[in-house]
This record gives sequence, structure tokens and C-alpha cells, in this order.
Amino acid sequence: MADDDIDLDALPDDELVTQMHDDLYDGLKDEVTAGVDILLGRGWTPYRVLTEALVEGMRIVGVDFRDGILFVPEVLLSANAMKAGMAILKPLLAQTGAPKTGKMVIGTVKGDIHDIGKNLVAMMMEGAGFEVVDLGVNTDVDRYLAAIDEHQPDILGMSALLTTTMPYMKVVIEALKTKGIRDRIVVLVGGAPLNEEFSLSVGADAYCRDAAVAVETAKAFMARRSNQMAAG
Ligand code: B1M
Repeated sequence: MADDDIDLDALPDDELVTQMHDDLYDGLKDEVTAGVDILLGRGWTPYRVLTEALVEGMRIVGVDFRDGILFVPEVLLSANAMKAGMAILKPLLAQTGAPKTGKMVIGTVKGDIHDIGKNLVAMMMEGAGFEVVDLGVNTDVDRYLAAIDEHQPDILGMSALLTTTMPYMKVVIEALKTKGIRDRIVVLVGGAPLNEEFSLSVGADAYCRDAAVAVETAKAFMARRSNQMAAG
């Protein structure tokens, strides 16, 4: 270890988490993954590591990106470090052993390449027992429709992080209506610039503020659906 290297193992939890926020900010992938491993080794749940160390770190990056302190190349490094940390947590969050609760197709809409939030939603949904088909980023209406045809999901999830791409959600929902399948599928939308009012205006079933809300909302819709089926 070089003289100025920090011994992450020696830091108490709160200082380690702060250090991880700094490392995420600086795009230091190896340090971020080491921090994730250490916290897990100390008995932190994967969800707590995700929210307190990674998501909070990315929130700080977002603030400085907005304020012109960080630029795209730096934010890309942060995003890569975040993804490396998430890759460790993904199998742990998915280890539920629960019977499959339902199926979701999810993608970031056309013109938009932000995928961290969408990946997080996919991870948490899998952890809650949903089967998830992830279409990736820059998803056009034809790819959504083809995936719905192929996989017959209960839920369609769409993510958008740009004010310029969020209106595309309406294009997809209108296409579902045109095909006559809108009523067969629950449409959940999310992404930082969205809100409840927007989701209603494009004809979605619900807006999900974060991944935890997405899981709760999806479960609530599935419960409602099985009650309706039971009622005949
Ligand atoms: Co971009 N970017 N970016 N960016 N970027 C934002 C979104 C921005 C708000 C930054 C800013 O200016 N403050 C701004 C948008 C402004 C606007 O539209 N009003 C912006 C911009 C302008 C741009 C570019 C145009 C910059 C440029 O090129 N000049 C460009 C666009 C590229 C494109 O998409 N065509 C761009 C590029 C990039 C990077 C490639 C560098 C990188 C993305 C890397 C990647 O994703 N692989 C990036 C990043 C990282 C960000 C910020 C900093 C962080 C986004 C993030 O990952 N957040 C972001 C700032 C911000 O959001 N404050 C910003 C962490 C993540 C956990 O949160 O994505 O909100 P979030 O997801 C949450 C919830 O929203 C919700 O649950 C998630 C988990 O809790 N959710 C869903 C999300 N999707 C859901 C779907 C659901 C349910 C819930 O379905 C059911």
C-alpha cells in the first residue's frame, strides 16, 4: 500500500461510507467494490449498502454534474464504479428463493442511455421474486412491443432521465392502445424528472419514485389482479 492510500478496512462504518462516496465521485472502481465487500463482511444487508453507500454517492455526483462541477467523462467513471458495486450486490438481492411473483419487461426509452436507475429497479424486482426482461437503453416502441409479444409480461416498466426523452413514454402507451393490449398490462414509469402528474398525463398506471416504490407498486398491482381473478 502506498503511503497516501487509505486502509478502508481500518475505517469505522460511517467513515467508510463517506470514503466510498468520495471514491464513487472520483470514479475509483476498485475502491468502491472493496468498500462494498467490507460492508457486506461487517453484516450490512445488500439493500443498506446499495442505498446508503452507492445511491447516496451517486446523488452527490448528480448535484455536482448539475452545477457544472463535474462533466460527462467524470460522471461516466462514477457510473462505472457504481455499476461495479451493483454487480456484487445483484446476486445477493436476487437470492430470495421466493416463487415468481410476476413478469416485468423494462427498458430506458428511446434517445436515453441512462441505465443505473433502471438496472436498480430490475435488480430489486428480481429480488422481490419477479422475472425481469431487461431491454437495456435507447428502447424504441417496436422493441417494447416485440418484447411484450414474446414474453407476455404482467408489467411494463419504462425509465427516462431526460426531460427530452420522457414524452416518449406516451408514444409507447399509445402504441399499446392501438394494438388493443393496454388493458392487459400494468405500465409503471420512473426516472428523476418524472412525477405523478406526468405519469397520469401520459396514461401510465403509476409513477415510481424509486426502486423500492417500484417493487411495492408492482406487488400491489399483482395482488389486485389475483383478487380480481379470484372474484371471477
Ligand atoms: Co446524465 N443527465 N446526461 N449522464 N446524468 C442527468 C439525468 C441530469 C439531471 C444531470 C444534470 O444536469 N443535473 C441531466 C438531465 C437534465 C434534464 O433533462 N432536465 C443529464 C444530462 C443533461 C445528460 C446529457 C445530455 C449530458 C450531455 O451529453 N451534455 C447526456 C445524455 C445522454 C443520453 O441519454 N442521450 C448525459 C449522459 C450521462 C452519462 C452517460 C455521463 C451518465 C449515465 C451513465 C449510465 O447511466 N450508464 C449520466 C449520469 C450518471 C447522470 C446523473 C448524474 C445520475 C443519474 C443516475 O444514475 N442516478 C443524472 C443526475 C440526476 O439524476 N440527478 C444525470 C442514480 C439513480 C439510482 O437514480 O436514475 O433517478 P435514478 O433512478 C431512480 C429513480 O429515478 C427510479 O428508481 C431509481 C432507483 O431508485 N427510477 C425508476 C428510474 N427509472 C425507473 C423506472 C421505473 C421505476 C422507477 O420503472 C418502473
